[in-house]
Amino acid sequence: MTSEQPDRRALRDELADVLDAAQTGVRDVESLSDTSAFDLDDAYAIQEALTARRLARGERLVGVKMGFTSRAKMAQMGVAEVIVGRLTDAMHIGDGGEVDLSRFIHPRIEPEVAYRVGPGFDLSDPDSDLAEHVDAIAPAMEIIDSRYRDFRFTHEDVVADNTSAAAFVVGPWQPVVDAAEAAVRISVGEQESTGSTAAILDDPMNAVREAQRMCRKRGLALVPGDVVLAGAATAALPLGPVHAECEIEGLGTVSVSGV
Ligand code: OOG
Ligand code: MG
Repeated sequence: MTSEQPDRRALRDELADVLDAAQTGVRDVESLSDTSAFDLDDAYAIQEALTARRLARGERLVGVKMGFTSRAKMAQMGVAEVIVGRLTDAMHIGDGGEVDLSRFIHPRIEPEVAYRVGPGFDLSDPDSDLAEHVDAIAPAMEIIDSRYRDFRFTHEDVVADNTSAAAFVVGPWQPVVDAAEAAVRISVGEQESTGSTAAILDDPMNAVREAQRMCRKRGLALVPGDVVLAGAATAALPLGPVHAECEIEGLGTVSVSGV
């Protein structure tokens, strides 16, 4: 069966509709893999269809996010392969701002390193190297909100669900520095978790290289000005109506409050 077959397209659209309704209606759904057979190509096509529904509502693409780039995340979620998802402007929260928790089903928050795509990068040019073109780095946090009940999903499920992407906050941008072994601390109300950026593929810059590879492979857009989230260094913590703050050694702090 090929991707051109209408029944394949119909299945992808149907599953994108299920996930879109779950996100907009703030209602969880059972793992799609429980009842439908679909592969990783289908999963990225479902993610694409889901993103198209967001864009049709006026949202704008602002970057990509990598997932499962650390063992801590792989162990927490039971998926051991790097994934990529899309970020839109509607997901962006200003540093120090408030985020309305009624938007989410069961939000969790995690520390991230953000890179900004600099001028001159051209994803369509195989000689253009993203690692050489990122022009800024910042501490960041991602709010993930799987549309699946209890965050229970397969690799294909989570890719289809735009890798649980829900919101993100980026701290102050600064010129790119080596962030390969920086201490990471996140506090979420009374909870705290610590780690190192070395957990992110040994160096979060390797996640930038993976972002370039996967965007080329999967046909995701990546243009100058876009944000790339490298993936969490620690397991995610549940987010309630509390202040969350993340500090990354050498990069500074970023915060957000759930309300
Ligand atoms: C999937 C998203 C993984 C990361 O940083 O590893 C991710 C999930 O955990 O629900 O964003
Ligand atoms: Mg993440």
